Amino acid sequence: MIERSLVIVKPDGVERALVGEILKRFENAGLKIIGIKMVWIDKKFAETHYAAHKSKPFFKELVEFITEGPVVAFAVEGVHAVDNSRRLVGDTSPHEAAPGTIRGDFAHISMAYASKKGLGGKNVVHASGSKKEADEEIKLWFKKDELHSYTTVHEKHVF
Ligand code: IDP
Ligand code: MG
Repeated sequence: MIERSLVIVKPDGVERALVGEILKRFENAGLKIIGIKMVWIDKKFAETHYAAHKSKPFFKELVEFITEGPVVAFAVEGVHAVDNSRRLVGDTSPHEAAPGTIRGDFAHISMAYASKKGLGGKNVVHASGSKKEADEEIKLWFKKDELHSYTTVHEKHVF
């Protein structure tokens, strides 16, 4: 099933110069980048993006973290794009994320520890959690004419 998903390199990932490394992992996995932008989102936009977490105790630190610098957002398309993106990204809490995943390789501190220290969970990257979330997030982050349709050589071998 061809799906779309939204991925965000969070401010810690951008500042650590991990954008290329992260894009490469999605490209290598056969996920087609159909839109991409660097943006420094404001508080209001962050609160909309993370609206589902409004009641969580970490909401304030999450909004502060995601707005502390520019992010690189990209939309990917491919077979099982939502699930495959989540697998590339790894578990939410970096100390539980498996080696080989983006979070497992580049982030290390548990969410609980980060919260206790008031650091915000610095887990490098975001990927939509479900198909519904992906559709809503892509609509929020990209205008229709910022998403593109083309064929990659990879598709020839996937199908
Ligand atoms: P996900 O990013 O793996 O989908 P969610 O549960 O949707 O994880 O949480 C959204 C984001 O909120 C996480 O990526 C992380 O940045 C932050 N977060 C989640 N749990 C905590 C926590 O316990 N403390 C601080 N931040 C957290
Ligand atoms: Mg989520």
